Amino acid sequence: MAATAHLDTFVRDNLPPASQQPVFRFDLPELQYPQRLNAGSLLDRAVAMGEQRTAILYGGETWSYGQLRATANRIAHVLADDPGFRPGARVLLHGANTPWTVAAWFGIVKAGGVVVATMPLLRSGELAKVVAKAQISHALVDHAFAEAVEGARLQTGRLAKVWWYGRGGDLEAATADKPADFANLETASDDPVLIAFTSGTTGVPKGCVHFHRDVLAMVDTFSRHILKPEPDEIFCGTPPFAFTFGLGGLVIFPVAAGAAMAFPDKPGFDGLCEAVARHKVTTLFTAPTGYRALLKSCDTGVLKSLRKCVSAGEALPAATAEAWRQATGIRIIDGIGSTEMIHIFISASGADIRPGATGKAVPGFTAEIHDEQGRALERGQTGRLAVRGPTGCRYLADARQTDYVKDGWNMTGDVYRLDQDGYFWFVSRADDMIVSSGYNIGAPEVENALLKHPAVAEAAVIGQPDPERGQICKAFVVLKPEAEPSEALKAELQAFVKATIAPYKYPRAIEFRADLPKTQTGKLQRFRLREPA
Ligand code: 3UK
Repeated sequence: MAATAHLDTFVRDNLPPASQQPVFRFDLPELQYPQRLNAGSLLDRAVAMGEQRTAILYGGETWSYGQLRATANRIAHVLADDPGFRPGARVLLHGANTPWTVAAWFGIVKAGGVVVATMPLLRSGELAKVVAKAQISHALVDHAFAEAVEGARLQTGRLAKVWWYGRGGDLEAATADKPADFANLETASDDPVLIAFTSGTTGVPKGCVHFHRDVLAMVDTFSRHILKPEPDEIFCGTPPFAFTFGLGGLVIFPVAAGAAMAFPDKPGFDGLCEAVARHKVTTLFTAPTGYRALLKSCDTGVLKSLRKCVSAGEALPAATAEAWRQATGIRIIDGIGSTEMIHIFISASGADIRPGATGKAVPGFTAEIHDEQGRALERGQTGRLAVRGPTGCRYLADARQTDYVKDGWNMTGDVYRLDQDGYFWFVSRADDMIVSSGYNIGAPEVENALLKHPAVAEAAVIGQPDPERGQICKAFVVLKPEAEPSEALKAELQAFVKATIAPYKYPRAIEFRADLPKTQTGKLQRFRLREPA
């Protein structure tokens, strides 16, 4: 192993001990990585295919690959020249999916920083947890999200150095006189490059550490073997870059192929439809809800430019896949991935797709179904999904490492059935995480937000099946004696949650109850609320 290039070794020092790490396998020729590797070199390779080639389409803007690299290199200089920055330092990246956010991602990586990208909609309290956990000193922040970051800065006393971009922020000024060339820091292939935070079932999010080589590994597994992108493709989609589904599908895969990235300039699925139409998108990444929304409100004529569509985040119902095929002639590539594994590890494309099944283990990965004792089950059986390959789970300083990794296998928390032909069929999530429109929502987090309202005595949140979103957040609320149940109060509680935590986590359904089912030790029994009344 090559020596680390990090001078700030906080992340390396807080990796799980070797005994708790998953087994890593590099069983394909394309997974043999050099000892020195900086994932930022993916951008340099794309530029080598032609500086003038289109990298990014955004509203009326077009960025060439040469321009994208020059901006990324200038940002790398800004960081490297900061007296408080040392390679290995965590850099918060907080912004929407825009050209500057992409440039900033590569700038941080080239300088040897560890990217901590966060969901644009997070509130200051949620950001503060991430900033404290990852001990973040530096930040590159889209002006549009300034308020939450200022709040997190006050709450944590960290984020000593923040550069703002967009709307005349100081990052543009700081980059103006920097050279357009930058010698990428010669990181070890197993130096950490990013920490992706999951929204966990408890209050403290889990930080998944990934190495420079892991960014290459998602290209050399799912993208190379399933997606097979061509340089003339135009990628687009909805997942934020902070979600590794979005980072891979909207940035890393297109850059690795020298293809173009198109970003909607308006949020939501209307923005997606508009971007597909305007930029003649060929390659789409979104969750099943996104496909249903496009079928509802986007003219099928607009979808004619599409060639490849990828769905992940939650199970793709066969009905959605079929409706999409009827409308567009395209079979959606479903794939299960996770923040811990960085990207997709079970999938299928083209004629290999079986509607309703997720697919087979992606080349480079091995997947099995295990029983409660960790024994592999025969084909035809249902059990816990276990996976290993070139990537895997490394939580930053977290006791929950041993929940995800057992005997060297990554246990995703999903229940799957393996059929006789090696296809994996999603059954359910083993825990009570709510997955709504592809976003994970931890029930206790929503409960805690509700409990902050003066009228609320007790709250329990479950995922209720929903044809549009997979699941929706449903809250059962016990009111304080002085409060009166009413429709107006339901709306008030919903608005209250939206103002307390990220708005997408709010309970779309609320039911008032006189009491909640509890065990004798006082623990809430959520499963009893899922039973039909
Ligand atoms: C569920 C799916 C059935 C499953 C992700 C692609 O979703 C991603 O990461 P998360 O950490 O959640 C992981 C969990 O989500 N899931 C995801 N995809 C599917 N269930 N079918 C699917 N196709 O419970 C999994 O354990 O938020 C997806 C790439 C990168 C990602 N981070």
